[in-house]
Amino acid sequence: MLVLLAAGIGIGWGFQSTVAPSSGGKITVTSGVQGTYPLTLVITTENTYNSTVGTQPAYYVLTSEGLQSSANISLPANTTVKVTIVCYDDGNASLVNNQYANVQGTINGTITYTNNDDVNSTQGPSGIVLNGGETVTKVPPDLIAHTFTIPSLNLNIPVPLNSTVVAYFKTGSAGSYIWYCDTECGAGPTGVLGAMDTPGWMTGKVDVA
Ligand SMILES: [Cu+2]
Repeated sequence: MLVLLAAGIGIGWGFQSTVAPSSGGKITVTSGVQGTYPLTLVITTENTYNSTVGTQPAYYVLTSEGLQSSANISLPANTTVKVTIVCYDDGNASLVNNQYANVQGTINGTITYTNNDDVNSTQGPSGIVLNGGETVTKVPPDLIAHTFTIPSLNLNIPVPLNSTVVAYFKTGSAGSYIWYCDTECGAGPTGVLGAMDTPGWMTGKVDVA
């Protein structure tokens, strides 16, 4: 988890790098892929919505300045985005529509996720080893905590509880699009109020320019 977070902060626009230790113990950049734009989203749960509703889950954008609002996510047009979603939510939530268990609109139609259960903190030179990264085309509905869905881009990424998800998608032409989560993770009798209904929590805009 820490490794992924650090990578999300450190990678700049237009250059996705792979870091590996050299024989001398230094960290060197060993390869680069031009034209991939990094977007790191973080889902946290202990966000006070108001005194009536209490806490609600929310998406944030992780930047070099820390966590920023997800109300307006800016992305470059006609670009491949590498999105990393770090989900600290350890509970599942029902889908509004079961079709959203399927991955849609990503490159190869897949996502790769690593679950916290697979983190082994006792092995490896770094002390943290991530195992069990799995590439899938769908996620069992009872393991889904949230989705990251942009209907206008035909994009749906189901996010398993307690996981880190990596996927690639193309932005296409410029425009302002709606993103939302499709699980009943908000407030109210059907779980679609509160966070689900509020920009910067479980919905917002994606400004592609
Ligand atoms: Cu949600």
